[in-house]
Amino acid sequence: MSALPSMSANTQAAGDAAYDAVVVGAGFAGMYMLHRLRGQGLKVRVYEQGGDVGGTWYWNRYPGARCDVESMQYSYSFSDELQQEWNWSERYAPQAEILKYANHVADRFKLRGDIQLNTRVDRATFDERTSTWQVATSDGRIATAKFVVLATGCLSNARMPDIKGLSEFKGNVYHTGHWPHEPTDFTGLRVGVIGTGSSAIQSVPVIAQQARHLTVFQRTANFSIPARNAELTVEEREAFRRNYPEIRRFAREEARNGIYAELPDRGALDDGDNTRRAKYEARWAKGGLTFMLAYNNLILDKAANDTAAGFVRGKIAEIVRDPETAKRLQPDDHPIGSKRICVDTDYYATFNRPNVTLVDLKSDPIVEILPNAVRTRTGDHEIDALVLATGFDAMTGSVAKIDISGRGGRTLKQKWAEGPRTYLGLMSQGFPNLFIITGPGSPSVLSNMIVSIEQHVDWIADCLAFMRERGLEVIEATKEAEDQWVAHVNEVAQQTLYPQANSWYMGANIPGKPRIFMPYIGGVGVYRQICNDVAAKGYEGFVMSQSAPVPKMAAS
Ligand code: N01
Repeated sequence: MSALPSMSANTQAAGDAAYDAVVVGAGFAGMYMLHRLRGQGLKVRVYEQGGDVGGTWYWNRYPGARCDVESMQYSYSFSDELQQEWNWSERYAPQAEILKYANHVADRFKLRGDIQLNTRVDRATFDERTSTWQVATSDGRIATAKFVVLATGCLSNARMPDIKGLSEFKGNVYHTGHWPHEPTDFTGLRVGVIGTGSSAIQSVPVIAQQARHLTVFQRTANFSIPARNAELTVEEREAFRRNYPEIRRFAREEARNGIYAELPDRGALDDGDNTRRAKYEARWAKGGLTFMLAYNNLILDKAANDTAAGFVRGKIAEIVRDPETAKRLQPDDHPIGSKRICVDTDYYATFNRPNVTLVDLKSDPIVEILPNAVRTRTGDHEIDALVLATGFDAMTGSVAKIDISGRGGRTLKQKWAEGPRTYLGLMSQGFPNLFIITGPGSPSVLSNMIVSIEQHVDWIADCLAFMRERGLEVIEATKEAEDQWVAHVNEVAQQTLYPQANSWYMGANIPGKPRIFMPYIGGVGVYRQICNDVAAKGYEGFVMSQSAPVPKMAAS
């Protein structure tokens, strides 16, 4: 136990309860944040709007939902006992198993006592007089906290499309990101799926096996690589466990995306056609996200990218028997990998089934939804149930849902009206003592999320320990540091092909959302080093003080 005074001595004043830190969200980020801060002797409260822990894996229960990062790597590394004892059953864990793992972690580390479920955080207001946050929750209470950590997730604000007549539909309407907890069964039903992102690409093959007929409404074709999912053998699990120290080190320090994999040392145009094709074939046969690691310039050089995109288009043409359907499924409007690449089990082959129809919304757009059909320009597609696989207001949506007021009463929503601005994705100037885990401006969604979550949680926990040891109570990013970081994030993104796609990385899926490339693309290893250097230099770019410092600069 620390001999240092508890921060909570200063936070007993107002409100229904006083904490050193309030954490918003009990997904993988919130749970580990609680574990770390409690380990430092802090009084912490986690609020979770869901009925249990697990975050994204609590909400995304659609048929076929599973992780697209291999389970032996999509898991916490902070406890060696945990990673040695947990038995993942498949190469890519299904949603139910990941949720079970999250529950196991909550129990094993006795986290539940500090997590308040079914409670939404509605408002957080910084009180400049006391340098504390007032946190208003959906149960009508107000808690006081020295620090607030937003562990709200990057893809947790499910987006309902604005389609005429949707509310008039008579059958059940489901959103993949907000799936019911009761079992769903589409047996004998005519089902429509709108959207063809990762969630649709996973659920379509499973729904097609149940439904009488499935109509897939595609606006933009997506690149997908076969998962090659399989049961993990004892030997495979043991090999990982033996090598975890090196696997985890590599994922943190060397991999751009936080995944242990063989890294390429040459570009796609350095090889002749036959060698290149053989490499793509090998990656296709292996399956998974690492297809994009066949060469080191696929996301940098359009000509290189074209070779990989052409290969996948060729595979689609080989798999899908009807040439018209194959053509519609071949993406032709964005470089491969510039939108999150999908990983599937039998997605393209599903379109060979007699009970599956593809509707191309580019040439035949949805006009309206009728009580029993989706009406497109050329006709009505009768359905009994509708699945919206239409994605999320990503990265900023779940933060924007909370009414957050910082210094001078300025809201985060106002500040981010032209796009999110952060220093390192961790803090936003004008909002002292408010941390974001995997926020915009950090690698987050471009990486194995758990690697990025652990790095942020450790950095925040170490930062708070540093402050405590020195009697410091307030931390805030400076405007200069934030401006430089935002410029750097943009500059790095512009060197890649990513901004060429209308992706949710760019906010392009939400009408009116500013088009800014939100995650930091420099790679998790580089990013970690930057964060470590900032800390080693006494938290360069942040101002720390004993009480709320008067800002040097006008608010941006
Ligand atoms: O959402 P998306 P998602 N009319 O935004 C279409 C992670 N994830 O839930 O591209 C018609 O990718 C939209 O069309 P368009 C992963 O990071 C991970 O599938 O905008 N269509 C698009 O096809 C992923 O990237 C896992 O033209 C409309 C689709 O809906 C992220 O979550 C599994 C429409 C939305 O695709 C999001 O994936 C699942 C409209 N009005 C998800 N509005 C794994 O770990 C939207 N669309 C495996």
